[in-house]
Amino acid sequence: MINLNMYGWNDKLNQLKQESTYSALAHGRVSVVHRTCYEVVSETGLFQCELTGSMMYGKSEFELPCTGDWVIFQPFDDHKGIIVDMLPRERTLYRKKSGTVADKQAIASYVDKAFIVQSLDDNFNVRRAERFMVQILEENIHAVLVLNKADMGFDRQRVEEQIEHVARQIPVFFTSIYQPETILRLRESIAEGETVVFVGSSGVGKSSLVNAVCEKAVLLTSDISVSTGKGRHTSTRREMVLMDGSGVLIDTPGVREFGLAIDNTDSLAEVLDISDYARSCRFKDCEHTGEPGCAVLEAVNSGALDRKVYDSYLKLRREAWHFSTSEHEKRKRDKSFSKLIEEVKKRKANF
Ligand SMILES: Nc1nc2c(ncn2[C@@H]2O[C@H](COP(=O)(O)OP(=O)(O)OP(=O)(O)O)[C@@H](O)[C@H]2O)c(=O)[nH]1
Ligand SMILES: [Mg+2]
Ligand SMILES: [Zn+2]
Repeated sequence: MINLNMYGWNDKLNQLKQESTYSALAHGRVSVVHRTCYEVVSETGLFQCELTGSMMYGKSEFELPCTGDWVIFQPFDDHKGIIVDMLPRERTLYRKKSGTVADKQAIASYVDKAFIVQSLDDNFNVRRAERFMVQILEENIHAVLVLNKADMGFDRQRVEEQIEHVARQIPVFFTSIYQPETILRLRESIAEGETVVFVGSSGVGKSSLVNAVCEKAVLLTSDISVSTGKGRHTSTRREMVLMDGSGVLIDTPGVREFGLAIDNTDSLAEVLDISDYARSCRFKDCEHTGEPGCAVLEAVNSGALDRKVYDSYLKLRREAWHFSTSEHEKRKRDKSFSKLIEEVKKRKANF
C-alpha cells in the first residue's frame, strides 16, 4: 500500500474528488507522461493509463493531464487503467510552447516550489532567471534560484551584485553536487509532502541535483551515459521522484527558451522589485515609458534603479502583452470556428 500523503494527497483533494461523478473510482498522481501513456501512482501501486475519449474531446493540449496532476481512473488488467477525470488544477507551471505565438504548455501541476537551476558558468544569466521567476510567481508557486556547479571557479561577488534584486524576492542557494553541505541545505528546504519542480537549461545539473538530494542515482544524467559509452544523456521527460521521508521532486528536460505564458502583468513590477518606484509615479496608470512625473524613469536616470532591470521589465511586459492578445484572438477564432461547425451540423440535420 502506498501512502499518497507522501505525494501531497490531502483532505482538500479528497473533497475535490468527492465532487467528481467518478468519486467511487481510484485516484492517483501522474508521475510521468509518455505521449499518450500516463504513469499514475496510486494507493495500490503504479498504473499505466490512457485517457478516455471524452477527456480529450474539445481540449487543447495544455488542458490534458501533465506530470503532477491528480486524476481519477478505472483500473483494469494488471496495473493498467483508463483516466476518466482530472481534479481541478492548482499551481500549474506553464510556459509558451516554443515555435507558437499563443499556445501554452503545462510543465507540472500542484507545484509548491520551483527551483530555477543555472550553472555558474556561461549559463548564468540574470535575465533568464527573471523570466522564470515572473512565470513561476504568477502561478503562486514559490520560486528559488539554485546556482549550481559552485565547485567551478566563479566570481561570487560579481554574481551576488547581479542577483541583488532577485535575492530580495526569492531564496538563493549556491550548490555543487561535490559539496555535500550545499546539497544538505537544499534538501532541508524541502518540506514533507511538498512538490518541487526543477527547471532550467540543458546541462546545468537538474537531474544530478535530484539524484544528489535523494542520495541515490534515480535519474540518468550526462555522466552516467558517458561512462556507458552511450554519449551525452539529456532528460527527455518530466519525471516525478519521491524523496525518502520528504517531498516530491519533478525533473524536467532542459529548455532552450522559456517564453512567458501569462495574461496579467500586474505583478511584474513587484517581481522585478520596481513597484516601490512605480507607486510614486504621478499617474496611477503610468506605463513608465516617458510620462511626466514617472518615478521609475527618474530612478533609472539617477542610477537608483539598474537600467538593465528596467529594460528587462519592458521586454517581459511586451512579451506578456503579446502572448495575451494573441491568445485572446486565438480563442475568439476557435470560438467562431466551433460556431461554424455547429451551424453546418444544424443545416445538415435540417436538410
Ligand atoms: N562540476 C560540476 N558538474 C556538475 C554539477 N552538477 C552536475 N554536473 C555535471 O553537469 C552535467 C549535466 O548534468 P545533468 O544533471 O545531466 O544536467 P541536466 O540539467 O539534467 O540536463 P538536461 O537533462 O539535458 O536538461 C553532468 O556531466 C554532471 O555531472 C556540479 O555541481 N558541479
Ligand atoms: Mg536532466
Ligand atoms: Zn511611471
